[in-house]
Formats: sequence, structure tokens, C-alpha cells
Amino acid sequence: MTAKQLPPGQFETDKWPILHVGDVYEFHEETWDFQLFGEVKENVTLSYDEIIKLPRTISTIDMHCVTTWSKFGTSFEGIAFRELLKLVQLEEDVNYVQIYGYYEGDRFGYCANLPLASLLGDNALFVFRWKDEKHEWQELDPKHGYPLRFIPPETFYLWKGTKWVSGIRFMKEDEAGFWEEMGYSITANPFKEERYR
Ligand SMILES: Nc1nc2c(c(=O)[nH]1)N[C@H]1C(S)=C(S)[C@@H](COP(=O)(O)O)O[C@H]1N2
Ligand SMILES: [Mo]
Repeated sequence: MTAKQLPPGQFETDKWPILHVGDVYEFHEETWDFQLFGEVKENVTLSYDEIIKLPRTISTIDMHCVTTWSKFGTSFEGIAFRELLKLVQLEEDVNYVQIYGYYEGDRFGYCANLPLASLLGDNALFVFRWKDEKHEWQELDPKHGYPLRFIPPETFYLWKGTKWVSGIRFMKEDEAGFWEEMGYSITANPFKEERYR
């Protein structure tokens, strides 16, 4: 994906707006974990201590929110989706994932579905830290998903970027996530302006 392309119907902002439903998740290391489950041979649960030790990737990813703002050139540091994929053995014909996050205290209350094949590059990251032209490297603010949030490749609207992530469910069939169930696009490509379905 070439960076710095404004999708149709979007405007550029250098701010990083905050958008979510429900309360900001309050991190407690003792109760936090990350689960890999669904169509896998064996489920895997990672503690916070285990997840922060995984290899990191730094990548610059443009963000496109369906509410029409786009923020270019934010650098993110985190764990590539493909690193987590190495930790599980998939059943046959697994082609989709659901990425879960907290909503009103429920660790699986928010989710966004994505095709597995689109998440194998450096631009599909579970993010701890970020920087841009105006900000030095810093931890995510709780409002942006601390301690860990997903940033999807720029070929997906940002609602696919689950904040306060809690796990990945591997699936054979595609399933609608939180916003998708309410009428937002399943595929959500900003360059094709796939906002609703
Ligand atoms: N857990 C959770 N993640 C979420 C949301 C949410 O409500 N809950 N909102 C999504 C939406 S609609 C958008 S546009 C982005 C916004 O991310 P930001 O607030 O860091 O800009 O987070 C996504 N991730
Ligand atoms: Mo959104």
C-alpha cells in the first residue's frame, strides 16, 4: 500500500481524534491476558509479561476513520499479527479472524472481523507505542487503547482497529463484528468507500 493517499470522502487531520463506545478500559496487569482461540489445535493465553517480550515491529500506517478523518504517517511500535500467528496451529480452512476488545467491562464486548490473508504484513500491528511529526515516541493513551490496541492495514477503516484488545478468535467462516452487525461494511475498504452495507 502506498502511503499518503486520501481515500474518497475523507479529509486530512494532524490530530488523533478519539472514538469509541463505552468506558475507557482500566488496565490491571494481574487480570489482563490475551487469548488465541477458536479454530486452533490448542488455545494459547499470554500474560502481559509474556506479550511484552515478543518481537516488535515498527511501521508507519495511515488511519482512515469512517467519520471522514484520515491521519497520515503515524509510526507505531508493536507486535505484528503474524508474530502471534506463529504461536498457534490453525485448523484447516481458517480464513477469518475476530479481534476482541473490552466494552463496558466485558473483555469480549467489542470485536471486528477481518480476513486472515490481509493481516500478514508489517501494517497489521498490535500497538504499544506511537510517534508522529509532532510527538516523540510515547505509550498509548488509555483513550487510544492502552495497554494494547490493534491498528489495521490502511485498506480498512479504523473501526477494524480494536482498542483494549483481549484476544483473537480464528474462524472458518466470516462473521460480522460489533459495527458490522449494526450495518457497517464487512470489507470496509476506504479506497472503495465501503462504509455501510
Ligand atoms: N474496544 C473498542 N475498540 C474500538 C472502538 C470501540 O468502541 N471499542 N471503536 C473503534 C472505532 S469506531 C474507531 S474509529 C477507532 C478509533 O480509534 P482512536 O480513538 O484511537 O482514534 O477505534 C476502534 N476501536
Ligand atoms: Mo469509527
